Amino acid sequence: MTDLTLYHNGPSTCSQKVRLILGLKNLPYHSKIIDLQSGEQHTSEYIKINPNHVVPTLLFKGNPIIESSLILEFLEDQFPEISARPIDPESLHKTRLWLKTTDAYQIHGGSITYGIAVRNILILKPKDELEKEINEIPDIQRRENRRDLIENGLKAECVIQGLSESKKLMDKLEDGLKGTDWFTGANFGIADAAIFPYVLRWEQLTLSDYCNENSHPKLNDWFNRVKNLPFYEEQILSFLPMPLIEALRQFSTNQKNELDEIFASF
Ligand SMILES: N[C@@H](CCC(=O)N[C@@H](CS)C(=O)NCC(=O)O)C(=O)O
Repeated sequence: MTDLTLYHNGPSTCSQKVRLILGLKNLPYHSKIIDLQSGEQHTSEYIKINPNHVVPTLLFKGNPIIESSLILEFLEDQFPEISARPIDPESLHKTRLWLKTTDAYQIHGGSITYGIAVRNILILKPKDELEKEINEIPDIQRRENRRDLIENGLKAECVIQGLSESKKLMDKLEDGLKGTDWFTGANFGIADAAIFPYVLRWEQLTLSDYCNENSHPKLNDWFNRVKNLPFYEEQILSFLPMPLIEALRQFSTNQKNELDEIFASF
């Protein structure tokens, strides 16, 4: 018996954040997969629990809790037995700064994923179907970005900006691990969970070439330690659709020269 139901998607970065903390805290949940490719996030049934048309949504005793970073905080407040957040005000502030940083990066993570890879799948859809899907995105910025990146791929302004923000975040993360094993606190916690899915996405898009073991040694060491956590396989790997992950790698590899040039320009 569990009070928790998670509406989520396997490779979605924001869903992964929440699953990592559910795993850390050993909390069982009912899993409801929302198929983002077929537009299930836009159905009238789903937007009743998440009016932003995005995953994840956590139902706690039937009540929706939305926004991934706030869900992480909710899980800590509601289930503090296995701690995922430091208590002292300074570390707590630092934790919340990381949540803000990752929330702000989310739109860029989406732009690079779609701009480098997913657009190549989307453009195979009939034009009117694709247009309908784009028009269903309620956030104007995201909608315009989606249109731009489908049309222009790596040349879209939002993709270039997304790559530039990725480079800045890579450096900021390396810096953030100076003198510490985890981003805040003595153990893996909500700051680490909020950051990890983006570093994994960089790996899936082969962008880890630009934050490799030589240039970003602490980040790589941390990344490997997260992958060795006991709940990693169940909460992350088991939900990843391997054909899609392979497609991300392939589409990115095909554009390696262009990506090298873009990163060299930052
Ligand atoms: N601020 C939201 C952002 C959630 C979000 O952007 N989710 C993405 C997946 S990682 C999504 O559902 N996208 C749906 C779409 O692109 O149509 C949160 O942190 O929960």
